[in-house]
Parts: sequence; structure tokens; C-alpha cells
Amino acid sequence: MYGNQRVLVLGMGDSGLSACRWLDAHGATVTVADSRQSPPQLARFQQDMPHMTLHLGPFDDMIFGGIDYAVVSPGVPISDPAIARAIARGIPVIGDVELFARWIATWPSKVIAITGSNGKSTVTSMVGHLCEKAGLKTVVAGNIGLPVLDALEACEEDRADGAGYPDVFVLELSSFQLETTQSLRCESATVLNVSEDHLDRYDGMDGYAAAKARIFAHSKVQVLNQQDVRSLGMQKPLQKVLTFTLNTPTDPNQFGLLDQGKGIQLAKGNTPLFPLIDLPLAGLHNAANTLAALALIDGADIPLASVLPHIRSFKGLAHRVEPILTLNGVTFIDDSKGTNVGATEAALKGMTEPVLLIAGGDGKGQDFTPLRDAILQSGKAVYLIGKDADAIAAVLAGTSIPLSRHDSLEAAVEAAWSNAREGDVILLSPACASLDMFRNYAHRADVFIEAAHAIAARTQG
Ligand code: UMA
Ligand code: ADP
Repeated sequence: MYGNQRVLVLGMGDSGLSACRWLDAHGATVTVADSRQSPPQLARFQQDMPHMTLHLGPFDDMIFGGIDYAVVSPGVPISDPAIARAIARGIPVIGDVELFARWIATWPSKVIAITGSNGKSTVTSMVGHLCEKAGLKTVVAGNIGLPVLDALEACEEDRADGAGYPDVFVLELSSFQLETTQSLRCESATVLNVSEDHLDRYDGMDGYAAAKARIFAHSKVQVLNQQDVRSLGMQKPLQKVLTFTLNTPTDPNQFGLLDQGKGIQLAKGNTPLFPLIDLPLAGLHNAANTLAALALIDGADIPLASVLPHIRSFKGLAHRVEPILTLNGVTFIDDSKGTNVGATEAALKGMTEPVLLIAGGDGKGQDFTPLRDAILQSGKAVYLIGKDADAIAAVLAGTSIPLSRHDSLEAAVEAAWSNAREGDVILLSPACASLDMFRNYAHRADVFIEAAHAIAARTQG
């Protein structure tokens, strides 16, 4: 398929490794570059693809010599000077999702695509769960963790074994991936919400939102958040639109919450679909996520009746407002995936108990101001860690909320525990990326959980 093509893969993380494997398996001549001296998948790459040339260190013009196009990893900004010069010279620079989109262009499979600042992974896995349980051959991939080209390779192996095409691909796409995607055709797609994130990579919110809006370039049905100005503003003329809201639906194409006197129901227009009280995931933001998931499924022409019975069995994902343990009436909650202000606001708003909040890390250029009201509403004290601890402290200046700074997450957990009283919650919801102190958000969660268990062992032992 790619015979005679000379391709440069930029980045040797999960996406880069999958692109190398895929292109190599389908006949391309591949070279690789990573701007670091020791990229994460180096050992694996050297073992699996010893025949490929690898350049390490800052990108330069040389690496683009003689190539037909470059496949850039999502973590690599296309504004990198050497990449920008290559684009200016007319060298195509695409991402792994674009390679995926071109390959499946003639397949009968439906694509449902999800982006947004928060809730992407929850909605993606919920849609995947519902489709799978409804009996559809379903593949979930993308930013959620499985690179799309690894998913595609598995599909090709299945097809070779006679298994046929998937019925549906459910893709979580980041703004980074969307920047380098042009031809993805979706049955239905959504931008769940837009709040500040990744402002270390974009000039401002407009650029960040514009990257997300690219998901609608060739989408048959748009699913928009009626309560999010930027999402709603992405409506394209003449395109079929379904919306979702936490208010009463005002038109037949709106998913929302309906109260007809027999308990609040998730509904489409006037049609009740599912009792709110039976949702397995806590927090109103998860009701919004479920409404979005149902709208995406409906928009993809999959009968809602086939998925509704399976909402109850969706258990949610780890590290998203996940209770870990309760000790002497104090509950430790892990929201390590709360990596931006919008997520931490949602977590705080969902709490009815007094909260001892552990926050901080790499703020990625965000404005922390919206945290002030959310913390004033349910916060009892704040324990700050990481690079941007001072920036969070600054937005709480002048409030009576006690603040302290800590050199480690373990020390913050200990301090929170020593101030906690029965009925309190100790919530890790950092509003920041973890990379200044941890390998990733899961590592940060592990440290929090271990610290909670250590306190429990000591207290109970
Ligand atoms: N990097 C360099 N130089 C390089 C290449 C990468 O410094 O030459 C750095 C990047 O700046 C980044 C890190 O390496 O900090 C990883 O980048 P990558 O593109 O190699 O990442 P992958 O391992 O391929 O993982 C990517 C997504 N990561 C990013 O977009 C940063 C994963 O999403 C995704 O699961 C995976 O592809 C499969 O599709 C993670 C993520 O954090 C979960 N996404 C961001 C988010 O959700 O907010 C966008
Ligand atoms: P993403 O993949 O977009 O990062 P996740 O589903 O992994 O989203 O959730 C990330 C964080 O955002 C978690 O802290 C979660 O509790 C919170 N969250 C989930 N859905 C929403 C939403 N609709 N609005 C605000 N915050 C949300």
C-alpha cells in the first residue's frame, strides 16, 4: 500500500511506535526522529525495528530531506521551527489519525468521534460499552490510550481471519490529534465542552477551540453542548445537529433532563429514556456525559432502545472522582485525572461534604481564577504541591480558606489527614498536569492511594 513512500515519523512515544510498525508492515521506508535523547519507546523501537534510522535531539532541516511526508506524534507541536519550515517548503505533515482515516475511507464501519476539554475518556468508553453490549463489533481507540494505528492493525488481522469489518469505531481525539487530521468522516461527532487547557501549546482559547472544531469537518451529525458557548458556536449551516443540556429539552433534537412528576429522567425531547437516579456514575457532569453518549449513538443511527438497558453496567474509569477508602468517617477520593481547572471545578461542585483539596502541578498556562468560587463553595482547606502551587494560592488570596504548600504529595496527604474530621473528604483533584513531579496522572494517583493506605494501616494497626 505504501510501497515507494519515504516517510519521516516524528516522536518515539506510543503513537510514533505504532506509526512505524504500521507503515513498515505496509511497505513504506521509514526514518524516525525524536527531539529527546532518550524517548520512552526507544528500547522497544530498537528491538522491533533495528533496520530503521533514528535521529535523536532537536529537529533540524536535514531529517526532512528526501521524504514524501511526515507523520507527527500528537505531543510534538507542528509549530516547532523545523516542522514549520518543512510545511512551508510544501512537505505534507499529517498525524496517525489521518493515516487511519485514509485507510478506512471505503470501509462500511461507522465512526463516532469525541473531543472536549473534559469527559472525553468517560464518554468514549461509555459509548464503546453501550455499542459493544448492544451486540455491535466495536473498537475503542485514540487519545484514550490505544493508538489508532495499533487498533487498525488488529482489525486487519481480524479481517485476515475472516472476522469482517468492525461495525463501529469509537475514537477519543485530542486537539493535538485533530490539528493534523483532515479527512476523517464521522457518523456523529462531539465537542463536549471547551475550558482552559493546553494553553502552553496554543496562543489562546480561540486557537485551542479551532483545533477541536476540526472534528466536525466531515461529520454527518454534530452533537453540541447547549450549555457551552464555544461548543454550541461550532454549529455548521445545513448540518444535522443534536444538542444536550442539563435543563428540560426544548426541542425534539435535544437531549436533557425531564421531570414529568415521576422522578427526573434522561430524555430526548419529550421522550423519557432513563431515570437519573439509576445512573451508575455520580455527579451531574456525568449525567451530561451520558446524555452526550446517547446523542452520539442516536446520531450514528444506532437504535437507542438497544443501548439503554446497558447504561447501568457502565462502571466508569479509574482516577475520575474515584472513592478509595473511608477511614474514621473521612473518605479519600482520587481525581488525579482532574488535570485542568474545568475538571476540578466539576469535582468540587459534585461534593456535598466539606473538602480538603490537594491540588497543584503543571498548570499549562491556565487561569486558575474559576477555582476560587468552587473552593469557596465546598473547600475546607487546600494543600498545594508542584510547579504552579503559587499561582493557585494567588487566586485564593483574601479568602479565609487555610492554605499550605508541600514538597511532596505524601506530605500533602499527611497534612490533610491531620486536619480531617469525620464526614470530610480528602480530594486529590490537581487542576494541573502531573509531569513536573510524576511519570503521568496514573503514577500521581498511585502515590496518593499508597499514602491513603499507609495512613489506614497505621491508624487501624
Ligand atoms: N515529545 C518530545 N519530543 C518528541 C516527541 C514527544 O518532547 O520528539 C514529548 C511530548 O512533548 C509529550 C510526550 O513526549 O510530552 C509524549 O508525546 P507523544 O506524542 O510521543 O505521546 P504518545 O506516547 O504518542 O501518546 C499520545 C498521546 N499523548 C499526547 O498527546 C501528549 C496520548 O494521550 C494518547 O493516549 C496516545 O498518543 C495514543 O493515541 C495522552 C495525553 O496526555 C493520554 N493526551 C493529552 C490529553 O489528554 O490532555 C492530549
Ligand atoms: P478527558 O479524557 O477529557 O480528560 P475524563 O473522562 O478522563 O476526560 O475525565 C477527566 C476529568 O474531568 C476527571 O477529573 C473527571 O471527573 C472530569 N470530568 C468528566 N466529565 C466532565 C465534564 N463533562 N465536565 C467537567 N469535568 C468532567
